[in-house]
Amino acid sequence: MSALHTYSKKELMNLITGKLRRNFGRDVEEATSLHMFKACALVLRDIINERQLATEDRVSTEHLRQVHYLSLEFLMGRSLMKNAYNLGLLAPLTAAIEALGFSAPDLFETEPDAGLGNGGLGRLAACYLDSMTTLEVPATGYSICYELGIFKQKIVDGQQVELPDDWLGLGDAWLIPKMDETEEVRFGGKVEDVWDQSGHHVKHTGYDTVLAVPKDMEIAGYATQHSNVLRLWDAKSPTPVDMGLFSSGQYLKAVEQQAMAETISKILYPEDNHYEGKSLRLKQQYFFVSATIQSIVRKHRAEYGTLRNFHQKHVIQINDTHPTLAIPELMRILLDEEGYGWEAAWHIVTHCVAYTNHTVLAEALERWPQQLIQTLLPRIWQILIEISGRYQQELTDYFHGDLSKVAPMAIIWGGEVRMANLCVCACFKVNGVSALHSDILKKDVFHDAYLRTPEKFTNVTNGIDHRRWLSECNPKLDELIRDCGCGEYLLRPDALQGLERYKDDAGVLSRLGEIKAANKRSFAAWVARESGVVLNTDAMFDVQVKRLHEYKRQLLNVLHIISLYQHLKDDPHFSFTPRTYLFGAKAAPGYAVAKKIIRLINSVAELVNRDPACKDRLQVVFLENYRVSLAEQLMPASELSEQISTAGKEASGTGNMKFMMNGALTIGTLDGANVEMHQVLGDENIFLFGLKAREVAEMKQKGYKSYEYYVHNPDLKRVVDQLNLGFGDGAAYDDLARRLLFGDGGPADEYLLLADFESYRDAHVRAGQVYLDPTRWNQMSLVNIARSGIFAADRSIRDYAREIWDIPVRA
Ligand code: 26V
Repeated sequence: MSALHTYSKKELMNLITGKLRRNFGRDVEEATSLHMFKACALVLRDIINERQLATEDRVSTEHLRQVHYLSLEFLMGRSLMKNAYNLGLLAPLTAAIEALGFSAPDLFETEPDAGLGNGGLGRLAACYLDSMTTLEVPATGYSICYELGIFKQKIVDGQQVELPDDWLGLGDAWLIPKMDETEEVRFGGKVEDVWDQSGHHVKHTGYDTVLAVPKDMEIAGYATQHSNVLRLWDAKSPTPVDMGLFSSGQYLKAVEQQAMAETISKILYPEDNHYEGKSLRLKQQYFFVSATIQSIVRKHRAEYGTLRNFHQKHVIQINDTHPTLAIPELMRILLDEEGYGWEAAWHIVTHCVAYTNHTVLAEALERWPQQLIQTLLPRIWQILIEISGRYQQELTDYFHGDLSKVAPMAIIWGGEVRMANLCVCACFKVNGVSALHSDILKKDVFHDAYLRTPEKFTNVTNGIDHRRWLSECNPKLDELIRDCGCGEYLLRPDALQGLERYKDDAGVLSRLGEIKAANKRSFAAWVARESGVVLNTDAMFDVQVKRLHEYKRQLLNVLHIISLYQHLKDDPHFSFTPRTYLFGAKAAPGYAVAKKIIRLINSVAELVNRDPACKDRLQVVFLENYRVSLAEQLMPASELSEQISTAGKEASGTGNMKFMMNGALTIGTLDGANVEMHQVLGDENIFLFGLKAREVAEMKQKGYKSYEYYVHNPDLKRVVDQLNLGFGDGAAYDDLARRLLFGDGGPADEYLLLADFESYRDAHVRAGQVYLDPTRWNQMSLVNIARSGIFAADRSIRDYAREIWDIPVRA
């Protein structure tokens, strides 16, 4: 590849002022920061576009094998700084912006987050796009161009209020519409079998068509000419109005179909780890999958003239079960449009689709009602019946008719279509996202499938884009790493290990401490500007940020804080390390318990923060609207990372990795990727507590009685009793107390908070003690950073490329 062309500050200034003139008809003196942001984005877009065209050429002339990463979510965050960084233009762009009279940091802050995802799963997809591109893997991401991303969260009177996230006004600066690559997606109607001279055909009539218009976001890799695309499908009606209805005077009805079509890409479903069989969600899934598969097939045909080699040239990676309909959709195209027989089509499909599972929570598994699929997707339904019938026959033969084995593995069963089972049946690889999670898939969730086809099952532990989550968001730490001679880490994350040479170097350790302190101050300044809240930067920043879910146990954290508060009130001399507790979490709008826990955090915060007994010792702050761009400021400032899910429930976690890389120490359970963090860190560099996954299962098996913990632990009893009494703001939390002690229809304390309380408290005592010894703390922090290299997404992508995709990557 030719050397990277670079641009000077002067050249960038010229390009930016040119865009301001041509696209917005104004000189820089008249430009607002919005114009300026768009102009900068357009300049970088042009640069990336040059590379994209060259990449496309190379992929097609060299007939390279490609990855297609299908995900209903890509939580991209901001792109201006990221693209400038990856293009090696951050310094000259910053200088150019400043020279044109704007503040570069303010300009970066004007960009809205592209919040096309809920949490971990969507952010993972975004990190993987960066790594695939940097590692020069020919790859395309596909998703929906939601008009509204994840809702914006406001806290009003302690409670979550959701506001629409209308990001496209500025966010579309990165999107390139490709009208000529529009695909048609069909819903509803009837299918008939037709026989004529040329044989058997399937005739689909009476359907509604929705147009899928691609909006491409081009992705720059780091220090490479390679570029990839994130293709976001926008739903449009084929007709602006129904002229028949319009001319007969039915004006509203005439625009109804258009409105219907366009609702498909209107909004991202804000549930995370919770499945509801909503027909609009199914429409979204099929719309996105059908457009994507048609687009891949169309390009393949144009290049090779046949689909016979399709599976040799493409791997379709499906991110959770949400894009599962890619399987029957590719079958449909091969059978109905390309004239393949069943066996030949099935061979192609089952050699190119691979599935990543991201959750073991039963309530998150997708099981679509048969009725819904039948009416909305009649041809897909026929294909599903055929796949399911053949699979069931194979299973019946294999298990000698043992229905207790066949039934749980069936695809269509009890009037439902089980998407995970379809994936396990049709995909050539199934992977979990951490060692523990992949083990649970094999031993439990997909146990019998694993015994039948063990070669399908594998693990790829998640990773994060360490260029964004360390180098770009924590420039001071990046500088220290370079000064320690580990500058190679940007493309060789393992090089971070070199830091460990300095673990007894007092100078390096104190510099690490100063960097953390400075990052805490800048974060506090930002919080003060945004919300007026003043954080105590002398206290330990103890942080739990992630979606709000009972299994993640934010409530355990709060119970412990209440207990600390009670001790402080009892005894002003109670010895403990001052803490500033920071929470950030969105609750799914329909998840009442999660919303109640947010309210509880705010009630406790209110009480604690105005009590003089807590001054300089205990502070609790709920950070509104947790999102990618907030996380980028918070990670560098965090000291203790709360990763406290019930063991066996968190598939991996990726926040845990971001904290570790920024030198925070972890207080956590042996769950998800925490297990692998513990493996590299040893007991001495992490604060572990709580039941192990196996112990959780055993305890549940034996019949867990949370009430006994309550009765036998007076501190715990007092905390739970306080929930019943409330916190002086009129809000009642007896419902949460009841849930812990008696259940609420379900099992009491389903996530074993009370069982782990004591052990959690002990771990906090240990963390507090180490914090009082800054040298020891900084040493542990340095070891955490040094050993975080395996959690770089580059490592994950190398694993995928080698174990699943069979695609070479940049050396
Ligand atoms: C399910 C559904 C059901 C339909 C409505 C929308 C929706 C959205 C998300 C989900 C399942 C999400 C599963 C998930 O987010 N898993 C998380 O994946 C992370 C990346 O692998 C991992 O780090 C987290 O532990 C895991 O919870």
